[in-house]
Amino acid sequence: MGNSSDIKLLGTAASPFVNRVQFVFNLKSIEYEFVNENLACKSELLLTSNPVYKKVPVLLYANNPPLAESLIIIEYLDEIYPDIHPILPSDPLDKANNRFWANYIDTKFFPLFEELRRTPGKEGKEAIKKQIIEGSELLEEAFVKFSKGKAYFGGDDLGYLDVVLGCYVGWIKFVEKNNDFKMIDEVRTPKLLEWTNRIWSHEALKDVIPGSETLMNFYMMLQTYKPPRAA
Ligand SMILES: N[C@@H](CCC(=O)N[C@@H](CS)C(=O)NCC(=O)O)C(=O)O
Repeated sequence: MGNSSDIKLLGTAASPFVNRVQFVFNLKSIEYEFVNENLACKSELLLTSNPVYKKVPVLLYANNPPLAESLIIIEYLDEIYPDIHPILPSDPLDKANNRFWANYIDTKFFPLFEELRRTPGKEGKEAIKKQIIEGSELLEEAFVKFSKGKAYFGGDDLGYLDVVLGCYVGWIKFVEKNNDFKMIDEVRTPKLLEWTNRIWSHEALKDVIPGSETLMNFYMMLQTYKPPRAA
């Protein structure tokens, strides 16, 4: 197993991308040191270890060059710890389909949350909510396809897409509450709703999923540094 002094994760508790890596550390029982970053005042370590994007997470693994981008990090961990809780399927086509949906989640679905925060006016916000709801319906269909009647996207236990989408459950609840709507509910997305509850209570994840206070502090920081667009 990894030794915590050899493995460091630069991150912040409210970041879903960081949480995603923490999920995989926990699933694979890898010890690591969490190095907290203040994104309002980035450390020299972050700026030099991720000079391209200057974002968290960054993995510092032994003496290897730093590795950035959450999906790249979790796939790397899956390759170097293949025997404990593999997350990607071995079949090339299944793997490609998992990556397709991960790409959809990160480049289309989740960015709508930020769009909702930054869009001014009731009308504009309602249009974004509609897109989020449509997105969650697509994810319900994907869940039915991948899970094949089992509990997780990965089947009987957590797989790649459970980690990739699961890191957003805290933000989903937060965005629903703050914008007075439901993107996941028992009528349109019943399977995803059950899945969300399983994610919340999963042993390897529950201590990583940020609470509402952590999310609110992060949200307030965003409101200051990247305020909503002018009407
Ligand atoms: N595509 C990146 C996204 C990482 C990301 O957006 N991280 C945010 C925190 S949630 C960040 O570091 N933001 C700092 C900034 O935008 O300057 C990944 O998957 O790792």
